[in-house]
Amino acid sequence: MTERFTPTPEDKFSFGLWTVGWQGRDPFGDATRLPLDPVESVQRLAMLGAYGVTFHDDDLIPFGTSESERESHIKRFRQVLDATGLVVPMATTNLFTHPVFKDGGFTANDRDVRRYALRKTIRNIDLAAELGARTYVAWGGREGAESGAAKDVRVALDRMKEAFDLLGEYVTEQEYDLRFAIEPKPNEPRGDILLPTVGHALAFIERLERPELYGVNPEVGHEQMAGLNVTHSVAQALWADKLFHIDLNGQSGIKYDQDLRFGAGDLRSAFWLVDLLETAGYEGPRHFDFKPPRTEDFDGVWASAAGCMRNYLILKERAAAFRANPRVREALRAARLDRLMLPTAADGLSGLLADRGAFEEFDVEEAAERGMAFEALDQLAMDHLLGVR
Ligand code: XLS
Ligand code: MN
Ligand code: MN
Repeated sequence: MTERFTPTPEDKFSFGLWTVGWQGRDPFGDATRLPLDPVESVQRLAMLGAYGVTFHDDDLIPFGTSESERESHIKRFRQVLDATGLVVPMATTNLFTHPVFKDGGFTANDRDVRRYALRKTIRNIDLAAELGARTYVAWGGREGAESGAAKDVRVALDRMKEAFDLLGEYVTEQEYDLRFAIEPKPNEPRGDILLPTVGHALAFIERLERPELYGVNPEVGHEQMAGLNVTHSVAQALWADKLFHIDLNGQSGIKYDQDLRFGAGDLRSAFWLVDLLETAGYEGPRHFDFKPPRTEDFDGVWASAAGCMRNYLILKERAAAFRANPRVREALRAARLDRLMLPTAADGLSGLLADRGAFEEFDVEEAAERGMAFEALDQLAMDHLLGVR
């Protein structure tokens, strides 16, 4: 039984260096854990069965490192990747920790800060490409405001577009096989962050010069912080062919960004999300962006990382059992999911207008009386999630 939920590289689980490496510093308390050497993180993650590791530039090469020291950090990292077989599917830029980014990177009111943010990003894009990453995540945590007049949002979005267009031009010129995944978040650390939800990001992408280069990196907890159904957000990203990456974690309702291990928090939502990813043909990494709580020592950190993968695999098995159960298939038919697949007007507009059965002779009362049978269907899902079927 247990071996069934043991991850292997084929499961495509990846972790950010900043997740297991989080020292537990929060707005009210100091670090509770010592720094982790990225080399040790890679070794441990490989032992646990992960296939990939991701990083912010500053996770790997501490901010302010000299050029020669930078090379030695990269060399050690390459060596441990080679030794463990872990890959780097994604990388990203830290445009939020250093005080210079207090008012943002790409949309800071100060032009010199914006130019520095772009150069810092481009520098790490070169490294990402060298290490074989195919996705470059952009989370604009400091792009936002705490007060009304501080940010002209329409102008800030012009600057955001300018930044992404320049980055798109750069990867095109360099012929890098790299696409961008914009990561939305409604707030924290800014009072309000630009591109707060998957929907906002999808709309923004269509205004860029090379929209095909950009998709989204939804994070479970970030959509939930806005009270949204993350599975619906991810489904719309898939529908738009824009699910370039995903940050899996746990969150309990509308509150601060909890970054719990995947499966903790809203378990039902995690079940539906795994069901969606596994049935919709998503082939990208299953990337965990979580924070082992600051109550934990390093044993707790690795238990938490292992728990993310284990919960994903259990939910994958439960969702597959749900989909395969003949009673569920019957319940899906009773709930008329097959009817949703029929085009509403394959006969075209003229057919619709000529169809008296669609309006003049439509029995509204009869249609209104039909039950949808959704409760029985949902209980079957619940039974599977709870392991009694
Ligand atoms: C923070 C974000 C961050 C991004 C990468 O809330 O989740 O960790 O994923 O910068
Ligand atoms: Mn988060
Ligand atoms: Mn994230």
